Amino acid sequence: MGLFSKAISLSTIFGISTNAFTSRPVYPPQQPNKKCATCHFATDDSATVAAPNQEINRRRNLAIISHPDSGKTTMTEKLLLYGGAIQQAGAVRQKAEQRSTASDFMEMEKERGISISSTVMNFDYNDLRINILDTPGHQDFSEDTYRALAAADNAIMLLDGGKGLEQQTRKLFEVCRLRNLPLFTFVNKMDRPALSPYDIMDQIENEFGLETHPILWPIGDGADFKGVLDRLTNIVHIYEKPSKRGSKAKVVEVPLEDEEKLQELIGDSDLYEKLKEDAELLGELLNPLDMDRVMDATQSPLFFGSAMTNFGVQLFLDKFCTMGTKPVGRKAFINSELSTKKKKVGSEEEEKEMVFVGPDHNDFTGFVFKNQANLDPKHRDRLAYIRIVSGSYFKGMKVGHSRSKPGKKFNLAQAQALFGNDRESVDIAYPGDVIGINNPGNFAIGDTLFTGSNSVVFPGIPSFSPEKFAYIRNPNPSNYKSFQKGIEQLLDEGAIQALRQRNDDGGGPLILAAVGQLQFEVVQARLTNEYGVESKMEPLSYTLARWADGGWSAVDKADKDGKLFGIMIVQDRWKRPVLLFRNDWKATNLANEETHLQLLPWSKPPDLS
Ligand SMILES: Nc1nc2c(ncn2[C@@H]2O[C@H](COP(=O)(O)OP(=O)(O)OP(=O)(O)O)[C@@H](O)[C@H]2O)c(=O)[nH]1
Ligand SMILES: [Mg+2]
Repeated sequence: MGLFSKAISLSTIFGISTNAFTSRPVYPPQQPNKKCATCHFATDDSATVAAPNQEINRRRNLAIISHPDSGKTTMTEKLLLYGGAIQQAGAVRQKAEQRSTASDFMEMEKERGISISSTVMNFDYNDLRINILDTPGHQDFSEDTYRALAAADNAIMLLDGGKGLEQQTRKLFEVCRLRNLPLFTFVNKMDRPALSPYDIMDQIENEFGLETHPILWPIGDGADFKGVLDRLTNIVHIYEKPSKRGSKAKVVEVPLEDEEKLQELIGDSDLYEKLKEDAELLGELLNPLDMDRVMDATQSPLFFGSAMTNFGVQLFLDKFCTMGTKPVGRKAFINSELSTKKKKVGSEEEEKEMVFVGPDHNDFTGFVFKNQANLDPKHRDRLAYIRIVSGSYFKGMKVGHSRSKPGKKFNLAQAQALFGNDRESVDIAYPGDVIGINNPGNFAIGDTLFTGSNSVVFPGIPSFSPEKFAYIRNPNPSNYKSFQKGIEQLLDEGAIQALRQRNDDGGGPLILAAVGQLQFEVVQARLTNEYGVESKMEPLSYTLARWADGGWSAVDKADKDGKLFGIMIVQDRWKRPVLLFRNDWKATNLANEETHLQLLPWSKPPDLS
């Protein structure tokens, strides 16, 4: 039995028939044919049903982002602890008798104490269903983090209180801004010497132009970190470190006005005076908390605490549950030619064509934002992670697929609710949920699945252009099959890309292309751990890849004209031409001079035949 099914009952995990249904859901559901209230395109009644409003309203999903090592995985683990999904929190770097965290389950994550791949976990808390996406902070894995952000409706930006804003947080903030995600800021590690909370507020405001509004305010830092003032209730929460590793912190709550008790509990007159001063000052200085601005991402609720010692974690969870947005819709192309044309994601032309699909739209729609092989190495299966945007998922429903021919249907026989590498099958799921679908290789990142008579395509998730290239070889020819399978499955995940020489059907040297060096190390480690094969890598000195959308004839012409000197000509896994450059300058020049090549920094998977 799975980890989380031990902690909470089945009905609370899956929400099957708890509030919304009194008996098992029937498939196909019956509903009169209508026009959708939000997008006004016709919906097909035969295989589709809108999600009940109470199910949409009770869902919250959030992605946790930050610079490496700020404590995202630790925070996730503690949210699971306080959410009741686990009984004892694991540690990122385990010592004897400790368990590992739910989200860092890969061997290499456990060995190195870093997150490599984003993880989805869902649990019920009070009346709400929470979906958490824990993301890796390291820039070499940022493509994975960006994909997870596409699935999220709220983001939590974690800062290390001793360091403030760091490089990777800055980049991820930009992505949140582009996606207009409501952003909650949690300043972590207050149990260590920290910057002044005012300095952190200034830094965020000056660098991001984002106003913060403190909700939880710290009392002291480092060894003197006593607790937090909840500015919404004016109650002070004084904590004691948990006596047992991984368990909850003890807390005493005192109203801010109860001066005597507060002084006694804080036990330090300077800290007490500072708290009173801060409370007064903030009351005078701050603009009011404005939930419209929070939703517009122009004001960020600000929290201080310590995930490791659990200070402020439950309060944060409670506030997030009331302040975070329920699932929101996404723009999509409906029956549109444009969706299949190759254009820059987010172009004006694209924007104009799109229609908003709200969570209450009648048809089921969702998109793939992640593929993962070997969640359970014993079963060697592959899952596509689908973020449901609208409608209801029912076990066994048939869906259309954005890269397949119109009319072609896939049977979603089994969906899984995810909890790190643990999962349970679900019969029904709703907008905001992330479900895992068995993926024999049909579903690529960015693909849309939909029911109904209209073909729906959400704009793709942008890919990063690879900047690192290396040959990978199998030193043991007897392991040929396992090596090929491992590479194929890791390619399907989008963990890495593969290139070969032109017309090579698989016998020649294989080039791996990645955004960062660590991705190569992950591939090698996973080939060893999950497929039992060794590999050797040899770096190449190219730093840039461009797909030649003009096709092989355009490449041949440029080559004949002597324009491709010093450039390596290779093909991607779908035999499309790719050029490798040693520097940016050469790529820009060639793109300007030889426009017929139609050089692109990335490429989508082709349509299925
Ligand atoms: N002192 C202190 N240490 C913390 C706190 N939160 C996390 N840590 C430690 O910081 C280190 C990094 O924590 P993680 O949770 O792995 O950080 P992360 O942001 O998930 O890291 P990546 O996923 O690799 O980007 C671990 O050793 C944690 O034990 C905290 O509140 N206080
Ligand atoms: Mg982590």
